[in-house]
Amino acid sequence: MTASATYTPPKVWKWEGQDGGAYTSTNRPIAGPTHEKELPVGKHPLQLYSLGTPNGVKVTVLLEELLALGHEGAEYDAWLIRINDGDQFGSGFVEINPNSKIPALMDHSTEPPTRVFESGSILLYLAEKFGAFLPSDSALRPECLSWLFWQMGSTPYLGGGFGHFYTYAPEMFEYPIDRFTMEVKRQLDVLDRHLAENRYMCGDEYTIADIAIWPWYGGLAIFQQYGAAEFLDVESYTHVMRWAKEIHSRDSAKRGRMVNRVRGELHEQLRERHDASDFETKTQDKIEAAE
Ligand SMILES: N[C@@H](CCC(=O)N[C@@H](CS)C(=O)NCC(=O)O)C(=O)O
Repeated sequence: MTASATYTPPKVWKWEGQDGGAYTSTNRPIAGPTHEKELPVGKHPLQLYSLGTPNGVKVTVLLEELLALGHEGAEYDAWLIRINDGDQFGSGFVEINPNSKIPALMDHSTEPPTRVFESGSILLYLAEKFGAFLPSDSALRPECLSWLFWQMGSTPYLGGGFGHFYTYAPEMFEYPIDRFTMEVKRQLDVLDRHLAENRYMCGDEYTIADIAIWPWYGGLAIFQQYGAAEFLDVESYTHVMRWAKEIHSRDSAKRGRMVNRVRGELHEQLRERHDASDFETKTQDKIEAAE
């Protein structure tokens, strides 16, 4: 299929409610809020506004890891932002993230409170704030940041490219699926070769680079992200599989993955988290059983 066979672009593109597939109700070509809505603020220093997608999970895994290490200042309230309902376009959310995408964080332990958006920036902010999961060694630190930024730059081809055309587009089109499959398999091979020589992304130390990469590329392998494990032959990337399973065995990774989750098994959904005990008492299976 060629682009010219099916579509001749007009001189100037106009927004006429084009079908963007599964996200057509929220996709739009302008920024800014669509409605007034203040965000709730809970009792903890850190207020997270998010959803349990891979970008959201990065932050909740790091927060759970920090708490497991004993950093009490990492206690957080995680509020649910339903992107399919347009919550990311509420005025309060846009004040924290002018780009209208989850995750977004407010740190109320600073005066004035600090807003942080972009998941990579949130990981770096928290790692620096608590002095954890970011090597201080002058050789390892840039290695860690290189892989962190690799994830931020590479994953749009996986999510917005491959995932969109394989799962969300209104029809299956061979050209974009081929193009993005090629790139995603190349990325998996980049990871596989690196993980053949390294236990974690930066050697022996588990860092924010692993925490950033795992929900996406581990997600393909372990959580059937996009239902594409067989199509991409993810099992053949044996070192990625080994690494993904090792991280999945961590309690903090399991907990972080439950937070702000609205899909899948009910006992794995903790739609909002306001206290560590919520993992025992407020998962969706328990909430629905009590109703
Ligand atoms: N580069 C951003 C991407 C965030 C992002 O794409 N978030 C998606 C969910 S995973 C979102 O909020 N989408 C809502 C929208 O596009 O309107 C980050 O890493 O924080």
